[in-house]
Amino acid sequence: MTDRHPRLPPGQVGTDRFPVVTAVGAPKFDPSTWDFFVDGEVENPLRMTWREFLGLPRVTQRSDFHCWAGWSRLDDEWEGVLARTVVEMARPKSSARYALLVGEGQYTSNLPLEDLLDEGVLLALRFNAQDIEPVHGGPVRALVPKKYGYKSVKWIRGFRLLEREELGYWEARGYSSSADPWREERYA
Ligand SMILES: Nc1nc2c(c(=O)[nH]1)N[C@H]1C(S)=C(S)[C@@H](COP(=O)(O)O)O[C@H]1N2
Ligand SMILES: [Mo]
Repeated sequence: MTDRHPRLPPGQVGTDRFPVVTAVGAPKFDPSTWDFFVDGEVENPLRMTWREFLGLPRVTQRSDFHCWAGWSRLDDEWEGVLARTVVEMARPKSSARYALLVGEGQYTSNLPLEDLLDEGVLLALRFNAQDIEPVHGGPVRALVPKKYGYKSVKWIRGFRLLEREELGYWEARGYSSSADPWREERYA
């Protein structure tokens, strides 16, 4: 990894390792009970089974990943369902302006709905052509490449669309809600 790669945000160091950062989560996966929901400010609340989820169209993309703690991984290949695909299936009401990404075991993170619908925001199932490992949030984790890593909720189970912003796990503990690594938005 070359120093100061042009896609390395300020204050970040590139790494080829993939550290595991888990404050909350690490459940066991059971395909017979797993489901994915989209609820809140939507016309058509959804609850999809694992089998239904596997039937959704996927994309493959190269993305960077920036952890708040200062490491970045550049150019990994991620495969998954666009967050936009499942949100659109639920038909957001005009009152929907924010989203809470809900992980298993109390971990959450928040985004403006606009940022959730952004290109590159995935419900990721594969990382560098392998299934996402359980410690990295498998079978399905969020990937929000333009934000610090705490927005990339592991073991994600749903999206709640909201009229008003609700803060996620780290955001409620003083970390930035906007979390743009290019502007070094680390704290609220
Ligand atoms: N469910 C859950 N998702 C989570 C976390 C967590 O503690 N629980 N940590 C976040 C943080 S701070 C980072 S940097 C990334 C790290 O992902 P990794 O463990 O695959 O490197 O996951 C994010 N998603
Ligand atoms: Mo992080």
